[in-house]
Amino acid sequence: MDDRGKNTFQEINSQPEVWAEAINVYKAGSKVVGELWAENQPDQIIFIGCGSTYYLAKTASALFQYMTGVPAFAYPASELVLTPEVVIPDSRKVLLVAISRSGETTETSEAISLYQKRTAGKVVAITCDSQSTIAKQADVGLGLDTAKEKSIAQTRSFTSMLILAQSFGGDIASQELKDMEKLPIVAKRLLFEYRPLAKKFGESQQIKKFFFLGSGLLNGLANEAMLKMKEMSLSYSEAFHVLEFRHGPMSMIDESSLVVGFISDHATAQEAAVLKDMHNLGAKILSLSEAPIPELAPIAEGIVLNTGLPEWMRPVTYLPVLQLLAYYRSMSNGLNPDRPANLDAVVKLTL
Ligand code: F1P
Repeated sequence: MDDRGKNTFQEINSQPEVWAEAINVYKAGSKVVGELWAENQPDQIIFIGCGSTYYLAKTASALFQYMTGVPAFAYPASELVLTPEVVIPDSRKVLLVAISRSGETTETSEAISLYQKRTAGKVVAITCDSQSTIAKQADVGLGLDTAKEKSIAQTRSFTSMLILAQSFGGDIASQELKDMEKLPIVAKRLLFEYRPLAKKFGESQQIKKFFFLGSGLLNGLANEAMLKMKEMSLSYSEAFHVLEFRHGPMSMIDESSLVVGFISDHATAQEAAVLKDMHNLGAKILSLSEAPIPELAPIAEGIVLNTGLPEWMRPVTYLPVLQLLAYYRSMSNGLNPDRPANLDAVVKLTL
């Protein structure tokens, strides 16, 4: 029997249940992280990770600053290890948030050690292994062990760790978290309703190039969707800030391009205009937005999220259908999405 992609497919579709667990895990840990925050009063937050978890760090830092007003930055963990001077500011009370599915990635673990040597700042770890090296290095850990995948590419681990990070940000900003409980239902609906669309685009071999455009809270997620497409299907795949796409990258657009637009609420018109321009250059268009966008109806297929949730709670809902897109593309290319070429689940180095 052909078992290709069995794990990835199951893991993508298990997100509603795993997200519900993530919400409960945060509830259980909120007192401890809240106390750490109150005792240390950080005036800057640095998020680190590698690969997918770097893109998660980007998403979490944008969300955190948006929610709390505290300056937040994201770096690949290796940047902190190799050039700490440009990552750790001298004069600030910094909180380091280290994100790692495995909790064993050498760069992230080394970055924590170096940060702890150089500063008196605290460390929060978000992982999918509460007994891992990184979880043990941290002052406080938020861990969701059941989100870890058998597959190498991160799908449900990414979104579940994002739910932990956004709960943390929302909590610090004194936001009501109750509505987060609607997220699993939304994920279930989106995975059911838009699976045929993901399959159609994923299996279309007319499409040779994938471009993922997202800004603000959504840029890290556009990058993660880009990485999923690369890892699982070995396809040409790039990510950009939406309006940046006109400043050079659009020279790559032709009839073999699919442009996926992560459309925000507050800049719908400007972002939709970029998608229209790319349609005029020959690209196929897929948009994701909270509500239908009438001006795109004639030229784009649309994924309507229809979450009814505040904008900060909603970014995670953009990903599941795009994970399916990468899965179907991989299967259509005759590959095994569970085992991307040249990759291991953890990168261990001698640094
Ligand atoms: C990070 C990571 C993954 C990537 C690859 C290698 O791991 O870069 O994002 O898919 O499998 O490892 P982690 O620190 O989040 O465990």
